[in-house]
Amino acid sequence: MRVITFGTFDVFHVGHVNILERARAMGTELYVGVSSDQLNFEKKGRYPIYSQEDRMHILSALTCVDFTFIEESLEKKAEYIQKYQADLLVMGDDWQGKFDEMKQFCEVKYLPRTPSISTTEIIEVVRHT
Ligand code: C2G
Repeated sequence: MRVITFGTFDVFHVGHVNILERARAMGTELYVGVSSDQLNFEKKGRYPIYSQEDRMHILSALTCVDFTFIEESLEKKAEYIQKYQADLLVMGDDWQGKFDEMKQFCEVKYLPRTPSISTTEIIEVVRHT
């Protein structure tokens, strides 16, 4: 059972590792699509703190991650799911319902986010320290 998930995973934190470990536990392999620097700029209006190469490097080093690739566009999800023959798409529930069209290609599940931690909050805390 191959699980796939997507995200930026910038300034890697415990909320990220929690969702990756939970996603991995739902199958036998975990593939992670890492949003490109350009996609992040398009989504959030700023470039990530860490480059896409460094974010991929961190994710690849985790025991719960089997394979990483760059996600170039949100619209390419169907293509990636089919290319990598994923059986299950897992996303955090901030994306609840957003990827339901993928149910024609694989199972789709949304997991609850870890409360009280986000990259945006970390950036704010560091900025004001
Ligand atoms: N996450 C979480 N708990 C947190 C913070 C993040 O469970 N406290 C999860 C998010 O729900 C997401 C994953 O960690 O599933 C990665 O989060 P982001 O890096 O913020 O991902 P995002 O920029 O939303 O990119 O194609 C979809 C996008 O690439 C997702």
